[in-house]
Amino acid sequence: NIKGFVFDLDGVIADTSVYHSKAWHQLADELGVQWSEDLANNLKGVSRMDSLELILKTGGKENDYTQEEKEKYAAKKNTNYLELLKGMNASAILPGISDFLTSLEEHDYKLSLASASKNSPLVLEQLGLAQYFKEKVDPSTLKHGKPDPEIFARGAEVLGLKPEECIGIEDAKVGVESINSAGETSIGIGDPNILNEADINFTSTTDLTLNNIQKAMEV
Ligand code: B16
Ligand code: MG
Repeated sequence: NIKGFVFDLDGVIADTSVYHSKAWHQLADELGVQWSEDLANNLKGVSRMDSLELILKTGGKENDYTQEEKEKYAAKKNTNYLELLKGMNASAILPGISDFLTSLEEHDYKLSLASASKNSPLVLEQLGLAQYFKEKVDPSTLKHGKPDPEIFARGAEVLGLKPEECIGIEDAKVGVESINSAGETSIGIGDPNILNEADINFTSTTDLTLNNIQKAMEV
């Protein structure tokens, strides 16, 4: 019996994963690391410092910088990201999401946010969606990032629900893994070949409706 929904933010609620990618791509160029579609996909859902580590490792440069230099680069990416966020408004809400959130509220489902992004309160505010997500997991309090179950387990906990009473929604492979290992039902948004571990897959947020979810859960 599903009572709550735990949402990822970037790539599920908002079109911000393209901004994250753009900002990392800029930094990768500066560091002389070859950018690729695969790298972009592997960075989805991954925390800021872990993303930088992954980029450096991809370029074989993981031992080339001090911790202090790494923090400077991560801060630079964030400055670039915040620059791209300027002027972002409700038009960056992914298609169908506003209607989906409204219908979830109408049906008395509880909602929480399980985003790895420290910028998520700002993004929700800019999109005008903050009122839906009074319950959020603060990523700075986590010991482990996605794919560890911690973030999605906490997403259920903040709602006072058991994991099996929750559906988690993710666009990242590591995010789907986190939902599954937390014991929730997973919905993957995007390429079913990449998100092949999701219980339910929708290629686009436009398919994200209570009707479609009910249909998918019956089979
Ligand atoms: P920040 P999500 C993740 O958010 C993004 O997918 C990922 O690209 C980003 O590096 C991470 O948040 C950390 O974001 O640098 O803003 O703290 O997909 O979990 O909502
Ligand atoms: Mg995401």
